[in-house]
Order: sequence, then structure tokens, then C-alpha cells
Amino acid sequence: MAQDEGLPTQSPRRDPRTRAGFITLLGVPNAGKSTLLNALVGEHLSIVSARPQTTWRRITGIRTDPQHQMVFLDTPGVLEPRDLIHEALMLEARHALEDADILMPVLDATAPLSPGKRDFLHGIVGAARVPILPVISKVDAASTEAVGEEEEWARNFATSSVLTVSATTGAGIDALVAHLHQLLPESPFYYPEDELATAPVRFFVGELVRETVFEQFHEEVPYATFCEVEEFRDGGGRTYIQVNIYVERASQKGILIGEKGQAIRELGREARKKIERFLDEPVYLDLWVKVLPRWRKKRGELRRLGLPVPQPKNHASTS
Ligand SMILES: Nc1nc2c(ncn2[C@@H]2O[C@H](COP(=O)(O)OP(=O)(O)OP(=O)(O)O)[C@@H](O)[C@H]2O)c(=O)[nH]1
Ligand SMILES: [Mg+2]
Repeated sequence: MAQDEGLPTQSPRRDPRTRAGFITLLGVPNAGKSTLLNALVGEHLSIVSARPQTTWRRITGIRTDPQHQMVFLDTPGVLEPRDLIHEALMLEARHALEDADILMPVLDATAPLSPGKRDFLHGIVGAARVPILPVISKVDAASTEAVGEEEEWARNFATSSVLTVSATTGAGIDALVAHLHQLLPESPFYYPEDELATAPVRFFVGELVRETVFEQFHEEVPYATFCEVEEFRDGGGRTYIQVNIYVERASQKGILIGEKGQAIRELGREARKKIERFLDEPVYLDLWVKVLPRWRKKRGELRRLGLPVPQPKNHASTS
């Protein structure tokens, strides 16, 4: 082969250096983080509901173009923990924060925070040592004044700009992407270019059932429910999927099943449609409801959900 003659070998129009990084979405429960991740990635990867504390595990969604790879980390809403599962959710969010190259606080323009909650969020965000790009969400549903007030507060911790978006209408998403591209560090890609997510398909299937529980049931039931795919197998043109739905009490099991099984049938119908859309294939969905008493308070069960479990507090020495 001919030796390099010192001439540039790359086309001058194509920058060979790629940019890539981890972008953590952080905010209080219900701020619109998961909806925004889905809009940024263009897939329904992270479940959404009108109620707070929908997201329990960190969800990774990836957006790649020839020069940039953005790895978005959706997190559970941050809140003052009141019990063990809240502590586990906070740890999950904090771990995603530690992995961030860019921190993207998501602030809901339709629900201004109390001064106490602002201080709490500011404390977490302000400790970050990476670029902080606050995003005011849900601007389609908020007044200009409300958006302006959030923007003003966000300038306290923004390292450069504050952006506004509506994840439901798509307004501001392109500008957000362009801004993030500028902030990404120079780096090789972390994942293959065609990858959108890192979690296994089974995880998303369980999440889609849980999302449907959030839509169809009320009060404490969605918060007492976790879903685990027990079996997933191809068979005769239809994928057979068995999902175990765990609740804390027999009364919650009764609610999920409903009179003559009517509620669980409705749950199965809606969840199956979502799973078929996600997998793009016909599915036979078999739902089993089981009682796992007080699982929200048990370290082993939280670990089984894939959550990081806080260390037990040191007890005073026993005499
Ligand atoms: N009008 C409007 N509603 C939105 C927008 N983004 C999210 N929502 C709604 O806000 C609610 C909460 O959205 P999520 O994406 O689940 O919020 P989250 O921050 O992930 O919530 P947690 O997982 O509970 O922390 C849902 O009812 C969404 O449909 C938006 O841009 N405009
Ligand atoms: Mg969420």
C-alpha cells in the first residue's frame, strides 16, 4: 500500500470526532421526565401516568445520529423519603446523577414547587459537577407567567441556558437536542448506533402491565403493585407471556381481579394491546395476581425489583 504522503485523508466537511454522553433527567414526581425521555428517543420506553411516583427504576433511552450519541437516564422522581421503597427510589435517582455528563432538571410549569421543595431539589441539583441544563416542561398547558417564573428560578442553578419544552406537542424538542449536542463531550459512542434501550424486553413488558395498572386502578393499588415476567416463549404464531402481578394484601388482589374476573380481563386486554404494539407481534398474555405481604418494606423484595437498597441504619448498641 502507498505510504501516507502527509495529505489529509478525511473529507474536510465531515468531522471524524463523535460526541457522546449520559444525560440524566431529574425532577420531582410527575414533572414529565418519562414523557420527555420518550419524546427524545421517539419510543414509548418509560411508562407514564397522571400520578406521581410512576417510574421506579432508572430507564435508559438512546438517541444516535452519525455524530452524536445521547444516552438519556430517566429517574424516579426525587422526594423526601418516607419509607424503605422511597429510600430505594432516591438511591436509584442519585446513582443516575453520579453517571451524568449533563444534568437535565425537569421543572413542571403547571405545578410550581413550594419553597421547601425548591430548596430540596436545588440541594440535589446544585451538588452536581457537570453542566446543568434545566428544562421547563408542559409549556403547552401553562401560562406565560408561570413559565417565566420557573425559568427565573432555574437560572439559579443553570450553567448556561434554560429551555422550555412540551413533550406532548413536541415544541422545543429540536432546540433541546441541538443544545445537548453542543454540551456533549467528545467521546466514542457507548452503544451500537441502532440501539434504543439497554433493558431486556421482559423488563418493558412488565412495565407496560404496571402502566396499565396505574391507568385502571386507584388509590394505593398501583403503588402496591409490581410486575415480573415469569415466562416468555414463542408458540404457534403468538408469543406466550406470563406476568406475575404482586400486591401487598389479599384485598388488593381482590380489587385487581374484580367481580367475576372482570377487572383483570380488562387489564389484560389493554396491557396486551400495548405489548403487541411494543413487540410488533401477536401476544397471549396470561396475568397471575399473587400476594407478597409488605413487599415495599422488605429489602429482599426491593432488590428483586432491581432497586438499590439502602444500608440498614446503625442501631444503637444492644446491651
Ligand atoms: N400537557 C402536558 N402534559 C404532560 C407533558 N409531559 C408530561 N405530561 C403529563 O404529566 C403527567 C406525568 O408525566 P410523567 O412523564 O409520568 O412524569 P414523571 O416526571 O416521569 O413522573 P414520575 O415517574 O412519577 O416521577 C402525565 O399525565 C403526562 O401525560 C407535556 O408536555 N404537556
Ligand atoms: Mg416517570
